[in-house]
Amino acid sequence: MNSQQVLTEYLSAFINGLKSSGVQQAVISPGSRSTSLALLLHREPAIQTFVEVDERSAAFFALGLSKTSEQPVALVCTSGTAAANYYPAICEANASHVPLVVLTTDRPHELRQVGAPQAMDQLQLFQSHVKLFVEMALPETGEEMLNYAFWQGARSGATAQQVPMAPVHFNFPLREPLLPDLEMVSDQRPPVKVVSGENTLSNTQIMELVNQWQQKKGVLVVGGTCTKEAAQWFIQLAQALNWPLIADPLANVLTSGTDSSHVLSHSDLFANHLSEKMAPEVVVRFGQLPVAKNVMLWLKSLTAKTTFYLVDANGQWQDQLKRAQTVIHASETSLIQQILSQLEQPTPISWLNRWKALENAVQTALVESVLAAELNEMTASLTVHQQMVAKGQLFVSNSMPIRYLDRFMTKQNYRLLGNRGINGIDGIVSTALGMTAVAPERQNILLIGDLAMYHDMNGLLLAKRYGLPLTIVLLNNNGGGIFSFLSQRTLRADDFEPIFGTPIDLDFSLVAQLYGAEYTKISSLEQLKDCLVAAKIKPKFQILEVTGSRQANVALYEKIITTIAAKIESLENA
Ligand SMILES: Cc1ncc(C[n+]2csc(CCOP(=O)(O)OP(=O)(O)O)c2C)c(N)n1
Repeated sequence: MNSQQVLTEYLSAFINGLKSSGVQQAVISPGSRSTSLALLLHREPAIQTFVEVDERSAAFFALGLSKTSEQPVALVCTSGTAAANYYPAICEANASHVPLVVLTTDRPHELRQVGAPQAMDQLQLFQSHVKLFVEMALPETGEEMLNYAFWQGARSGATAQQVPMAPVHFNFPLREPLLPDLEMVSDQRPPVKVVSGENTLSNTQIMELVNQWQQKKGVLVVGGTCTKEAAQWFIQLAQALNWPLIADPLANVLTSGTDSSHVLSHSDLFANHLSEKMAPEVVVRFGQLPVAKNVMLWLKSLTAKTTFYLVDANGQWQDQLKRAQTVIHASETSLIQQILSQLEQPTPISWLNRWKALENAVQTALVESVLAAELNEMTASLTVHQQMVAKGQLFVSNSMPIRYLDRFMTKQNYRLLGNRGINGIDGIVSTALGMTAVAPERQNILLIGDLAMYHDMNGLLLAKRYGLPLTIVLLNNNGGGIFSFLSQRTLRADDFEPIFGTPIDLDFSLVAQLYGAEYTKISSLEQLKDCLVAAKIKPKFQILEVTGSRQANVALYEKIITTIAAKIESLENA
């Protein structure tokens, strides 16, 4: 057997294992050292491949694919800085529990640390941002080595998907010649089946929780990204306990399609009005804290009279507040099902009604203020939310877009996604295109600010190359709008504008032209609505640009806050 055949047999065995581990999609970035892996994956009928030259976009695209399909997705690149460009997406995948399988190729050991071109230390490159690093052996054949290669492939996706889900990294040292023998028959080893159980509590542990929760004045707080199915379980728990449920938008509780009066909208807008009378006896938190800052501040302000429980299905201690007296490491859905089977006495409805009154006051104030306003970033965000359909997918960028949705959204039915592991404004376009590639026939929308859009314009090439019909609603306030809401706003204009405002003065119609997107400058809410309605019937790659004003955003928001304060005051005096 020649070295080309050895290389082919060895990598085919790995790819067969990779398939066995559930990987059905791979995103490849071109390069020489990765030739054999790229070609063999491209030839593998069970794996759909995408190609993206910019590794940073490629990795975020894979993140979007994996996040949306809930399946492991492989990434393949050449040696050197190519791999380093995966870094931000891997950090995000690790923080938001997305199972990426990163396959980097490398110089063989004799060409390391000797000044060989395109060589750098790739060992443990992603450090603690991956849950497994494997330096693969150099290609060899023989039963033992082929079993080894297959076995490593088989555990790659499986390990990534094991709770807590996280990316894994396999580094392949490869010698020349790098071209595989494409005439060889692919590896035929049978798949490995992985059987793993859920983390559940005993009946005694469940009864203890039931006794501590039922009939108490409690609040459920759900954060992190959840599927719509998981969201249904949270709602059922809130209903069984008769507790209000406050959720992060990405938890998909508000967008689950269930019109439950236990689920509260606008929590960020009323949390700073919660009086001592509203202090709960029990707070049960699931996952991360929600995006709503006022909710976090309110939770933090509660005294020792409130008992905190944290359910962390990933077996971690994600309690920024450090208040949990009981940390529960169990599968969320199993835990809820077990609790539901034992709960007998819900809390009296008067507790929930007090929360509903606050939510109603905010809703009335919003109708009078934000909803009455003309086209602006807030009304545009709300219009997008309202135009979503049952199977639709909306990707929401960080900074103000997710906050607009969180503050103003009411109950709806669609799937909402975002990158909230580390809240970066990088890679958003590529991640949203990964989402689109999973179901291009559906309604796919991205709501994004201009800086985040600029940050990942390279990603737009994926839409052009693969005909991905994503509608991008671009909220262009010519810079970072969020800083006008933060303490930096008090700085002098000549300090604020160049360092925080950062206007970029880009003509996005030219960006649309460059990447082959349709472009519409939106001039009214009616027009935005019409464009979104048309895209439901015929999805297309387009940019709908809404011009915002950073100053006007702040002025409108202050008006909203004042209107809400007045409504809540009159409620308390009634
Ligand atoms: C990769 C990365 N760089 C910097 C930041 C800090 N940051 C947070 S929001 C923001 C401005 C975002 O502007 P834009 O996307 O236009 O949204 P807007 O604030 O106008 O809503 C910046 C720079 C970040 N979160 N991620």
